[in-house]
Amino acid sequence: MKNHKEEFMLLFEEFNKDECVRFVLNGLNNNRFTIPELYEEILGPALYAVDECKNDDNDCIWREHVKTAIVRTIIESIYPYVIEIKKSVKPLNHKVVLVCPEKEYHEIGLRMMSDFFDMNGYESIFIGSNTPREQVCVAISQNNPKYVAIGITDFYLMFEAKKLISNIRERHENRITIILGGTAFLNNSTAIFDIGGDLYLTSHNDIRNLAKEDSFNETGI
Ligand code: B12
Repeated sequence: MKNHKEEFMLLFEEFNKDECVRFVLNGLNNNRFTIPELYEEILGPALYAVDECKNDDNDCIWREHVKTAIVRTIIESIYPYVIEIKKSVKPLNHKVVLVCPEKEYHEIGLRMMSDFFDMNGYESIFIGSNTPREQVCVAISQNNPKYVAIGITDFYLMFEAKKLISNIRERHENRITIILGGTAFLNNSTAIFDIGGDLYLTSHNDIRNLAKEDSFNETGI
């Protein structure tokens, strides 16, 4: 018998967007998987499996873009389920701004994290890819978040992240906790502190634990 990921991959490899969306909605409605399982065990691996383009490929880019678009459609289609979970969770009254540095276009992992923050009692403000540093500082001034979560995929954009973090520190001193995540840190975890970050998180479980700590610090429970 095929597992959920294998069933999804059959539809995904055929670029069958409608059936991919239907599969996910049925799976959530029938409690076959949760949103964290969907993101971490089905959709994330489906994108990791997108092949690197070879020099002689002339069709890999449009295929990668279509697959990315299918995943985006799914994530936005299930937002009503995130809203329901949010309603059932005690608000922590902390905001999180989620952003990628300039030139970083990979934002799907960060977008998933935004839902995870919401599902654990935070109020997330997802700004997303390629955001001018100045704009991040304006968003922070206007929202007063406890956390800024920065997603970096391309290792070569680490210096952009460092500039962003130093701008945030200059403008907002040290009252903001900077969370870092994304594949740029795989096998490279010391970079987190080299570029000025405070925390490195990778999963729904990490965010759930952060929420438990924040709740304990506020209420002692
Ligand atoms: C989709 C994709 C794109 C899309 C992005 C669309 C979008 N809106 O996000 C598009 C088409 C735009 C794109 C463009 C490019 N891409 Co691209 N892309 C990918 C692909 C296929 C999947 C990435 C993805 O979304 N994975 C799924 C998500 C869910 O995984 P994730 O990001 O790791 O997120 C998880 C965790 O890391 C974590 N997480 C992620 N972010 C954060 C943030 C925080 C704060 C926290 C706490 C956690 C967290 O949570 C997630 C859930 O588990 C990979 C292939 C691969 N094998 O990885 C290549 C890949 C990442 N791309 C690559 C490249 C080279 C490019 C381009 C430079 C290609 C080009 N020549 O034009 C461009 C430009 C990119 C740029 N300047 O940013 C390389 C990166 C190599 C490197 N240097 O590291 C890869 C690995 C492909 C490859 N094998 O060469 N890409």
